[in-house]
Amino acid sequence: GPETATNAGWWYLDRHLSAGNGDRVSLVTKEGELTYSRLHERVCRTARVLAEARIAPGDRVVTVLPDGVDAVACVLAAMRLGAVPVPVSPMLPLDDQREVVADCGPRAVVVQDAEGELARELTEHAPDVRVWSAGPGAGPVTSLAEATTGATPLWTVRARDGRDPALIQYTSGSTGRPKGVVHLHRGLLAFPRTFGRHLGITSEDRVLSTAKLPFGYGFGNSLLLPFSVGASAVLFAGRFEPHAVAGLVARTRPTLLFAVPTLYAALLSMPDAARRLDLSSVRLAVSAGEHLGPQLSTRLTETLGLTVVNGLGSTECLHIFLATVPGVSPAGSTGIPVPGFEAEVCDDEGRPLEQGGIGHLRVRGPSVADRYWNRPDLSAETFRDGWVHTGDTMTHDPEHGWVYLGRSDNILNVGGMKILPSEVEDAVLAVPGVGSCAVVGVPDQDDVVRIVAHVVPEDGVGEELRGQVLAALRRTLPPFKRPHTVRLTDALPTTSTGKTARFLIRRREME
Ligand code: 3SK
Repeated sequence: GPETATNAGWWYLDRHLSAGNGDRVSLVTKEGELTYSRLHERVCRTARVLAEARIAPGDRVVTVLPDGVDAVACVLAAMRLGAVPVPVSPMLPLDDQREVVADCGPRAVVVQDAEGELARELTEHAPDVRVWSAGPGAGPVTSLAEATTGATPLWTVRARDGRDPALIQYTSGSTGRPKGVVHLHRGLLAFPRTFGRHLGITSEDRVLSTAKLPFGYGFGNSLLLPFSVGASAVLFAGRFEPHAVAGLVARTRPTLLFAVPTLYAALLSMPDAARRLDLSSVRLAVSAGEHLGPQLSTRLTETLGLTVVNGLGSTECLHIFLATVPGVSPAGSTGIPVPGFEAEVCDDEGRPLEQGGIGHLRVRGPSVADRYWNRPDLSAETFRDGWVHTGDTMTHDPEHGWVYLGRSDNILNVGGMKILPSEVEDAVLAVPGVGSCAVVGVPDQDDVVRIVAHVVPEDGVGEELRGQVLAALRRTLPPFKRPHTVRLTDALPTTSTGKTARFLIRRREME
């Protein structure tokens, strides 16, 4: 009905049944394909179990589940009751999981393993929190799977006001304490008119995202985008190493592939990548989450035949707000604001700069979050005057378009000169034999910042690469931008979202 249409849970799921699309495939998992009708029934059974346990509007429901049908069913079941799902990655360290639970104060937590540490701690120390397991039950932890199988579906949906919270997504930034980003129903409902429109996603698409559901990028890729049009999402519970991606792409033939540059670089580093990776089903490969250098972008097209969309997004904006248009955007640019979004480059005081100026990015659009959960000071800093201050450094002019220059807190200040790690990285990546690289600033004992490049050689390339990089940079970079140290390494450390963990490189250098 019209009032339930304001509940994003209804809009992303029930709408497809009313439109006669219940037989379309919603999810593809290792158990096979699940239609929208079957998923809907599963969600409504789950909603019955949650409702019988008195999960009420506004209650937080934390799900610590691997990507799969259960994870989607719990999120949509909580949302249709007006409760607020909080997806958390089971791959996060236990300390981080604890911190999220303590911060958002849930009424219920759904875990995979009834005998796992989080379930044990909660049942011992948090008697008010209802703990379910998606697998078998044990002791005080009951099995959601068993309860759901016998439950009568609860078909009704709780009407919501557009300003009611619909979802909390936790993001840790680079190192800091996790922040809960509070998304409202109206933001989720507006999302399809933003990046979904930019991509031109249709019900014929099949999405494969190497970013998982508990992360903003993954949630948008695998749930919001496909479910906005009745398309399909491939969900994979395991780790996305290059071979897993190759196998999954071959079996499931996605049309839209979403990954971070680090993973695209790892795909290209597979021996005989072009022959072993059949990406012919992929009509668009989206890269976001971190800077996509021009060399990597070109290699994806030339070696793997991919048409690449480079995007910039954030959990605070729900998903991607700037993205390239293949064949139109200038090389090295981050494209244009997606429909519904505006962007500006500002100085340190928040005043818009002239075109061509380098400064901090602020954006506004209909899918942006309302605030951080329980963090008024941080909320006021980030969500200011109707804009989201993203923490990215950018520049914009008509010739080059919007150009991403790095996270504002990663910009190196070397002897008073501002140096963009991305510019040094692009110069290193242009050296033949370099697979991937990260450049960080490390203070020495006198607190003078030294530029350090960690370089991963391509397969079969040896120690000689160090000298070759140093020699090449003497030709391509002015002296003050050249790394003081070039270190060869087998792999760059990554965060749980697959981004290069610069803080870990910095920490290692300082040990
Ligand atoms: O860059 C990110 O972390 C991100 C977060 C949410 C949605 C999309 C993206 C790219």
